[in-house]
Amino acid sequence: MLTIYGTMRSRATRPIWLLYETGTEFTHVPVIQSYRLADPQAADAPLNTASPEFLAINPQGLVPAMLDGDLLLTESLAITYYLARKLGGDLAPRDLAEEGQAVQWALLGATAVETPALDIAQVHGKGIADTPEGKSIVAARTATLARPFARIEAHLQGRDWLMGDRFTVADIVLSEGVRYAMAQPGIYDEWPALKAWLARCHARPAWQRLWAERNAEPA
Ligand SMILES: N[C@@H](CCC(=O)N[C@@H](CS)C(=O)NCC(=O)O)C(=O)O
Repeated sequence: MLTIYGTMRSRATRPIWLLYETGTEFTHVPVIQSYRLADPQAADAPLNTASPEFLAINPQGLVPAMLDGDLLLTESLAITYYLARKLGGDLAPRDLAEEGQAVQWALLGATAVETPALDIAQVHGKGIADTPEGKSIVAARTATLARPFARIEAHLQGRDWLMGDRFTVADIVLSEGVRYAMAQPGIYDEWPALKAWLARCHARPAWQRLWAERNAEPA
């Protein structure tokens, strides 16, 4: 039995996208972030990252988490790579060089893209994009993103996908970090190859399915 914990408005989209790509049956438990609830401990609160039942699974109180039989994995990138290795066929790295590239793109996403892109998403989520504070945060984070985006842009010259001339787990994990900035109009315009790659990722039926489900969840 494979179970993924975490709502679609969380990093759980990464493993869930891979599971949709591979048509794998799994149980989805949409544990919500406790900070999104007025009273996470209320008797009628939905299962959340501060619920004792979830803390018994992941004492760190973060989603996603995965149970595959007795195996508990936390960290969205580890879960997604594990699932690619287990189920992903051509979505997984094929050799040592691809293994290195896949880890590289995941770490670039986690260390250089995700945090500034999430800050931009939060500016829009809070409705402060047109305020001086919001503009200043967006300008600073856009500047921070320029170096990793330049790296991705250069790599994608003459390529449709990040590695091996096919869509892989690397495209899933990196594009999910890059897309956090997409609420900012024109954010990708300076990077046409990156922008076209993100559009290719988002044209995949598996991503469209998860995006529809994500948008159906309360904000
Ligand atoms: N590095 C972790 C980050 C996990 C994380 O921060 N998850 C957020 C949701 S996307 C969460 O569970 N937050 C709940 C909280 O902070 O209480 C990963 O990639 O899985």
